[in-house]
Amino acid sequence: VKQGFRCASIEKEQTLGIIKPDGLLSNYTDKIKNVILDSGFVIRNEVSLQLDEDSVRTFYAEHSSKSFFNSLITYMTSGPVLVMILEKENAVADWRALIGPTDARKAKITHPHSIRAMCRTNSEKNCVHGSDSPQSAQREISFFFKEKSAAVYVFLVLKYCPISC
Ligand code: IDP
Repeated sequence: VKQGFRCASIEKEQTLGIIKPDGLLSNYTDKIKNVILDSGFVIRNEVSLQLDEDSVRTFYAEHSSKSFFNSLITYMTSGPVLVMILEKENAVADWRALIGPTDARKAKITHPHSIRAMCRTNSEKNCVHGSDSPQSAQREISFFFKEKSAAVYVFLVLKYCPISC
């Protein structure tokens, strides 16, 4: 890398955001998208889906032994979701900060400006999902956007990253 040269695309990070069924049903979609864009994220891709039970079981496999697992499946299959690839520097941590704590009731007190506080429901119905680490983000993006995310990555590298990178 030449002195003083910074390869902009390498500093971008992607994370997975989901507007859950309660978010869509309560018409929070536009508000949430405005917060996303105002916070400097680019929505690289989005798809609206009706998840089935098997998809939710796989996506949330790490919670399969939890007491709330069946209820989580019922919740996540209760209506369509909006799945988004969100991109910016430090996207994973910044999106988690923006959505706030898991329990939306606590979020209202400790993180009043967070998205989950805005939705104001409970520990299960909390409106949005966010990947909790860069590794989870990769896995979760591939879960919903197999070929597309790879294509976006190749496009970005070719567009912004000269051979010297
Ligand atoms: P996160 O979404 O903040 O990362 P996780 O612990 O990964 O939280 O839990 C995944 C999802 O499972 C939560 O967003 C919520 O919908 C649900 N959930 C988590 N904890 C509870 C609980 O104690 N009771 C009911 N549902 C829960």
